[in-house]
Amino acid sequence: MPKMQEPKNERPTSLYFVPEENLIACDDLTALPYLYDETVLECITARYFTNTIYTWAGPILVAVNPFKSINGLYSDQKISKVFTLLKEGHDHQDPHVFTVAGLAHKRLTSEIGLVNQAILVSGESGAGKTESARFLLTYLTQVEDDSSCITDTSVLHRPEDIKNKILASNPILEAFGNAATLRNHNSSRFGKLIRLQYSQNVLKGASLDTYLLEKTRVTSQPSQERNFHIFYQLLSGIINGYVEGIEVDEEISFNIMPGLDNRDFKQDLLYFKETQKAFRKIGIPNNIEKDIYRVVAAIMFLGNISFQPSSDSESWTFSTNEVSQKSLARACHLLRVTKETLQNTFTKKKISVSLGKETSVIYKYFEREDQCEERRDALMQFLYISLFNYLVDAINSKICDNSSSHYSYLGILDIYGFEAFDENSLEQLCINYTNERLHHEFTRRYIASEHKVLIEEGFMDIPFVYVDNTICIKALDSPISVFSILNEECQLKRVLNEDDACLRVCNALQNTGVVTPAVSRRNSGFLIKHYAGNVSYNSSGLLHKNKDDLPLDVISVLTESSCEFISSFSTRSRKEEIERNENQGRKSVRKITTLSKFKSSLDSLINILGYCDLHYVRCLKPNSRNTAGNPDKSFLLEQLKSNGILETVKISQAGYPVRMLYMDFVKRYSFQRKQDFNEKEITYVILAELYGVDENGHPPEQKCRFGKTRIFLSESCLHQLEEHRSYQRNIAATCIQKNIRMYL
Ligand code: AD9
Ligand code: MG
Repeated sequence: MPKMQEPKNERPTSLYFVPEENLIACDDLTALPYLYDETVLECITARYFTNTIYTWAGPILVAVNPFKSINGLYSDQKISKVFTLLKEGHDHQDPHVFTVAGLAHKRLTSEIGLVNQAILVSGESGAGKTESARFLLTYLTQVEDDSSCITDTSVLHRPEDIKNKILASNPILEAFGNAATLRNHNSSRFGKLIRLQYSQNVLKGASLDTYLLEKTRVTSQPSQERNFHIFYQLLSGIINGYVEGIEVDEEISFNIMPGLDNRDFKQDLLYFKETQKAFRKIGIPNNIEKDIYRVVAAIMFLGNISFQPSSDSESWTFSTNEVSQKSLARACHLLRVTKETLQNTFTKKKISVSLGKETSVIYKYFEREDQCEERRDALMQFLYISLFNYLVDAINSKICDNSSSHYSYLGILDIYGFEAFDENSLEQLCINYTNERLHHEFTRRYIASEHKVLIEEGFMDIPFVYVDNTICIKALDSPISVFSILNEECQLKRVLNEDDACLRVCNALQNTGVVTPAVSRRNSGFLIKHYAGNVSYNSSGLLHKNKDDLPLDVISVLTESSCEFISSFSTRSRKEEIERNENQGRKSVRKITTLSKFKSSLDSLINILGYCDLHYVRCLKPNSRNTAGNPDKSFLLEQLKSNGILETVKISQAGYPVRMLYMDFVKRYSFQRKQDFNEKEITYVILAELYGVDENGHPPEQKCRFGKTRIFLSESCLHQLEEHRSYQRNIAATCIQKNIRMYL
């Protein structure tokens, strides 16, 4: 066998080395003749300018947000076309989000790989994750089982109840979980995994898991951002007479609802009607729908309640200002509780005092206004998160099929991308930890395994660099880590000191090389070197958010509600806390922190993904202004690096996407007996016959490389081999037919 040469991949002197039309035509970045950051960028942007927003990066689909609608891109005809291509075996042909859905669907029923599938959609805020997830779901709910090849689009939209219900879950979750932010007018403020359940290739139902709803937004919104959509939707519904039993004064403003100034409710009203329709489609009873609106309105009014010093000036009471008084009355009416109940909860706290064997309860009035406000906010957040959890459970009860435990599933994960703002807090810590874990999974499952195979096959010459983020994950969640220290601080019975806690984190983890002290303009904190970049976390609020202290007497307000829907929130919360402690094998009831809760939900997510074949959609934002047609190259490059696309491209190209054991290759492509050769030699002969040999005497390296046990093939080589194979088989079939006729 001739000695193999290293690939010639010299850096081009000019990017124009690759003509633009070639870049546009190149629908897989791994097929680029020169692989540099610049060529990858040029290719993506050249395609973007021609409205070609999707490109493969080996096994990953790269999607650049067009910020405009593109004619026919998601039409029924497109679904049919993708379906047909996949059915005919052209798996890697059309880079499109429907193709990813179709491939996952196809793998679900094939015998290779794992049975369950998951599509991971990632990217930064506004990159198009939720839209992509929606299109994935559209494809999967429209395409029927494998037996119906849909060339006729009239078979689409079958009025099947379960599919409609699954689709109806989206507007509900978006109304309650999305908000307009500076980065995205419809930003998801929670992570979501929907798992479609299949039995014998037929969609039977779905189950939904959600992660870390940003509940602080209920009570305070970053400057120029809005609260969750439902508040605005409901207000427009009430004002326009679509909701019974809730009154608001036309001109009233709500403290928790910034952005009401222009009072243009048209858009919100349209969305409200959509939410209402979705409730009905999914089967939420009318009386429950009313209760849901009542809770949302109660939160709006609670946010307008303010406080003033009492006449004794040693405690606080409700403010006498008109807005506050009216809002208090409306909130009490909606929650079905008395003013005294709220007064007792917001202005004083219950303390248990032990005297010998006896325990008595005393009340201590708050001395500061912010203490009363904190209690009010805690109640508002608790109500909202309880409502959100209720909705997720209600949706699950309507869409999940529990009649069998033998379903295979196809999951779609729409989860927050890496975040690095000027000021970062516990939310960003959780979000970036999620991305570390998902990146690790990706590295472990794809990149590292590719590397291992290449080394085993003797390709030591292929340069291979990837970021192994194990150290960072350990620094975040091992027994001595950022999480463990922040959790410990929350267990201690002492006043929280957030600066000291951050100092402890820095001291304990300085040897890791991943955590260093960070001092921002206002507070101290720590900096973490994430795989996607450095992020400074602020000490302010870190422990409070982690402790997530919800005083029992705040929850118990709700037990006093005469409305069963509302009082059930407090019973449920207690039950869940006890169950979680039991699940975690705790003998005593320990404080469950935000981080510990979040880590365990992420552990179970990673565990679910462990049983799935993974598919990736990486969404890119073309620019930070959210405008169509203005790609910002350095902005794109940052994203290409942080979500691992460049790494993948380099590895896929180096590694050749198709590989086969020589034995399998010979079985599939050899039609004549070549007895004097071994399988590797036969493979050589077949490929040399197909392509000829170069000056070194072996088939061209762009097409194939010979490993120790297997042959590595390019996508185009596989395609040619397949064509050659069907040609040979046709000839053989014709011969057999002739012989049969002669014989008979
Ligand atoms: V966030 O992390 O939830 O803040 P996403 O989910 O990544 O974010 P989203 O899917 O909401 O972003 O997309 C943002 C906006 O981009 C959408 O509201 C659309 O206006 C626009 N978009 C996204 N994808 C497409 C598309 N394929 N075609 C047209 C799109 N517009
Ligand atoms: Mg989103």
